Amino acid sequence: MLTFFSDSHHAHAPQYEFFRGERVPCFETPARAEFVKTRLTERGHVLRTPHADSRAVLAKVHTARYLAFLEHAWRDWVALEAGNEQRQPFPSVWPVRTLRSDVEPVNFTARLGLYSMDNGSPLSAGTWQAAKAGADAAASAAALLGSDSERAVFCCSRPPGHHAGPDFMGGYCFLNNAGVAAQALRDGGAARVAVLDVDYHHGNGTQSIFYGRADVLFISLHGDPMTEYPFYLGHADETGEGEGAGFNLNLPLPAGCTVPRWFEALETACTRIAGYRADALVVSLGLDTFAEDPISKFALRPDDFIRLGERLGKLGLPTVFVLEGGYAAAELGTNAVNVIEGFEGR
Ligand code: Q9C
Ligand code: ZN
Repeated sequence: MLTFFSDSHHAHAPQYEFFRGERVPCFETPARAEFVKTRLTERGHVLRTPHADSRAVLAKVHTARYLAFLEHAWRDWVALEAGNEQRQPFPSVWPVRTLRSDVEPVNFTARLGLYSMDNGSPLSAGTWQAAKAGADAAASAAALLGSDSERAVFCCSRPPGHHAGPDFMGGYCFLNNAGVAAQALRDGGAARVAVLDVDYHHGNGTQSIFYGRADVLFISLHGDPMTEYPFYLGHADETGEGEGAGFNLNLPLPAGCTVPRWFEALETACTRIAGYRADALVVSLGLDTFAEDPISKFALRPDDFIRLGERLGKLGLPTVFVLEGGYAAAELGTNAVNVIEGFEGR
């Protein structure tokens, strides 16, 4: 399968995150994309550098003030104090209920809180460059599907995107690549686009971007937010609003649930996509459903990823795959390639 890959992903390389109150090395590392790249190359898949500029599409998926903040965040952080090049900024105050989010403060940490949903999305010097290259890959993939030269394209990008909402980062995500792919497919002439999110974690950002729209159906299979990140979105009663009523489907599953139960939920998702008569499909391909993922609690094995790909292939739709989570880095390449080759019926 044709794949978009950019070396710019290396520019996003934060050193640590917080886990149970302690600093730990980041789970979301540059090695992840490199393992996938290596396996893709070994298996003969062609890698191409993104050619499209996603800026116009990004402006439809994210707010102008969030994009402006993110693009210049590292410059602003470094300008604040000598030595900040070596320090990671983290938010410490958030505008929760009753506080104002319409006014952007001047204080850098306060601005970071305004544009973050958690303290789990560390920035580094090249975060914008890496995230922008991922969004460019998503826009490039959509453009290729629109030109009918490919039936499916894989975006091997990081950082991931599905937790990033219209005006915030979160869960290692900064720009919503799946949202960019879906919007670019719409702009390219697809009347209805389905986004299927199979990451272990609910794709809260993508849901929120399209919640009021009927032209993009969002479906997510994930660990129940009552116990799993992102905790505050992803319940079954979130079905869309306004014009989008009926065009959001959440299939939360208990942490620790069995593989057959996961595939039953996948079947429900595929039936809904077929009924929607989608013109194109975007898959938020998180591989943290893998049994050996260090931060997740589903039980898929490498062969199950082949089955996943096969089932998606049967939908018969032009498809953009976007890499999301998956933190068993050394196995990430095999699991990703298994989905792709299952899809292709190899
Ligand atoms: N702070 C994706 O899979 N919490 N994001 C981890 C350590 C957040 C995962 C706990 C998990 C986010 C794209
Ligand atoms: Zn995830």
